[in-house]
Amino acid sequence: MSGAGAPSVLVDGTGLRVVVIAASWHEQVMDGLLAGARRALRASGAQWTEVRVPGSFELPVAAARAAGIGGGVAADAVVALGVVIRGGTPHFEYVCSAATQGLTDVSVRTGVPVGFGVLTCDDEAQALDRAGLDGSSEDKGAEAVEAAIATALTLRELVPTAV
Ligand code: DLZ
Repeated sequence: MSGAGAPSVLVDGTGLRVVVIAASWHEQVMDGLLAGARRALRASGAQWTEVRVPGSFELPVAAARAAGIGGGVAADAVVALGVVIRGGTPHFEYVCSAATQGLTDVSVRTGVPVGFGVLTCDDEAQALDRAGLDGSSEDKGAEAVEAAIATALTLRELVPTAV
């Protein structure tokens, strides 16, 4: 199971502004991820806004804007949700690696944590099992929110290094 070893993370997001960016492929799985993310956000006390992009490939550019690249006020944390299912074409590898690398770049370059809620699965059954739906064994939308908020709180504790 992919979630073995996952920590139990309790987060207080009071006063934090979170932007959730959700791709649109694989509607049922995305509905589950979004519902899990909303549950975790409500429980944390954070304020949030949601935007949609077409596919997971478009998550990084939207995350970059939410993190302040190109103007605007940066969110305290960004959560990226998507589902990529392996098919018979190389698209799977390209989309997965673009989303993973792009979201990592945004996070490291801006200092705004990006919760990685992008499922990369062999088939739809595997994705449904991780989507936080009734009968799912994992709730990756909620996990991505908790990780993003926990990291935002950790970053506030770190003193910038003097140069
Ligand atoms: C093209 C494509 C394919 C084949 N599969 C998925 C997928 O499983 N999940 C997903 O989020 N997006 C997929 N896409 C679309 C790309 O992410 C992107 O939206 C298009 O290539 C247009 O840039």
